[in-house]
Amino acid sequence: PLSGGKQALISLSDKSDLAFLGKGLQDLGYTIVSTGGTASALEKAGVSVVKVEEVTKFPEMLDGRVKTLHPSIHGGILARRDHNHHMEALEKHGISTFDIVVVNLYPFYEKVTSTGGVSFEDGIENIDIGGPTMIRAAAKNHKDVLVVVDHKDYPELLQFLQGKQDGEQFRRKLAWKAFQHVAAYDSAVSEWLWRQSAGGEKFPPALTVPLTRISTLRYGENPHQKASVYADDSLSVVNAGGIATAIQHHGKEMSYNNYLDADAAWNCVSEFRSPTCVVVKHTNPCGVASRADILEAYRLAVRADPVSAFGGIVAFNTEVDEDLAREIREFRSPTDGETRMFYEIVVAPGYTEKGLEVLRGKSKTLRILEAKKVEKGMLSLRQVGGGWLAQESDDLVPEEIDFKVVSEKQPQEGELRDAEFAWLCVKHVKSNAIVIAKNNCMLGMGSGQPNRLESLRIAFRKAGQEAQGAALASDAFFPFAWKDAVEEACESGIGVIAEPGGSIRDQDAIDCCNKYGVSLLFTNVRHFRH
Ligand code: 93A
Repeated sequence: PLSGGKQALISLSDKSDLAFLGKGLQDLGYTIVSTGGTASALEKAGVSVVKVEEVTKFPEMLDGRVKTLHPSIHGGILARRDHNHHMEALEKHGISTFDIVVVNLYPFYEKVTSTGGVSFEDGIENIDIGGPTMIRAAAKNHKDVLVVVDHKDYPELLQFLQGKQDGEQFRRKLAWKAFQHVAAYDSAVSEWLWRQSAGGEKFPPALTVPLTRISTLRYGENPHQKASVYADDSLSVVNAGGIATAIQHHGKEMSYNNYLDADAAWNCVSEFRSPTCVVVKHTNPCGVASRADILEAYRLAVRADPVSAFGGIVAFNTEVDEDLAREIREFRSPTDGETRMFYEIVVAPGYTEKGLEVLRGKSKTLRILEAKKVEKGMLSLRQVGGGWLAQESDDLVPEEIDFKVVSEKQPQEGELRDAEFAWLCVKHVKSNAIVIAKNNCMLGMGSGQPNRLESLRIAFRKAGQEAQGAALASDAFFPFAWKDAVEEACESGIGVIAEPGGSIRDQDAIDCCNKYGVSLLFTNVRHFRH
């Protein structure tokens, strides 16, 4: 490389848009220095490259473990251009400076952690040492070195180099992103190592959750509270889905409470296999219905509790097409048969072009979200005063749950399905949670009461006459107090009850169901949601 000429160092695992970058830099007069694979890719694209070995005058060593770890590379990145003795040292050793460092790291999570099929040895070999070192060095010296870790920043970089952008803020933004990239990478490696280490009983490993602020919110739960929303970078690395990273196609900006409610709706609807609609109000599902015809599911979910559904969040686990969008737009409140239903948010895994167009016409404010299903095995974090609680997310699906019949009465096939449906719903209702369901439709729910009997009464009040022969799910066991919830459910005509079991008074609950000829199922699993 020409001493004094402009130089860019490029070493990439993710080679997206590499030709665009290489040509752009070449046109701007940069000499490009690259590692093996990156150099070949650039040459293929017709960009001339100097190989790292030519700069270091050293061959790649130790099976590639040492490629760029050399003073000719790191001196050129780290030297302070405003310190004479730094520049003199470079001169003395024949090292030229790098103005740009473009590096991204080996996709450790996708290649090692998520496949699980990689041996320990191979996992270790995949720990990138040279890459993070270059990124950290360049980010530290960002005053003089532009560091790029994301191919989406290439256009802005080239514009910047053409003098069309303001300087310092851009450099700092790049440096901040660079450290984020390394932090996310290191946490993936440390998590993997923790899983490989004997014992590994501490859950979870030391937590580093690299966060990227997506936006500052207008306010928090209440207008006097400032608020922001962050994306968990370690998740977006694997594109693990969820509401924080959903695409908003239309509508007013998302508020703090919108995020919470949309999250609840999306998590609940994602639980179902068949076409399902979930309506959420204040983080609780107030309407849930599954039908082969998603339009019918939507109508049923709203009808379950039209008063609560008004101003709620509507979530689907199917694509929203034109017909469904029209139904959402036009559907009139079952309370008066006149007023069109109003919603804060619609969330779905996708929209047809026409569907989106029709929904946009519903109102200016309606937030239309496209979300990806959250992967299993995620960590759930919640804050308490002075600290955090971490747990695995509650991922159990009905197939993993054994609905054990403990009553004399055996449930019919339909009753068993109703119980499973109610069980999926109750998991998403705040404790103490009771859900009554029949024919793949939630008829009533009671949530958040400090007393289970009270939740049960609320659920029955909502379900009304339809509760006859329906299924009831309880998120935790019944303590069977003197005037017990089980007895009240049996008296009210319920057909089948699903609950975890495990109370010392279990036998009383069984005896009670036997007395009334009601089926009782123990799941052995509890779904508290506090
Ligand atoms: O094996 S390393 O830890 N040692 C190094 O000296 C080194 N230099 C670059 N990994 C190293 N890299 C990494 O190689 C970069 O972080 C980048 O992800 C990858 C690009 O390799 P290639 O250009 O051969 O495809």
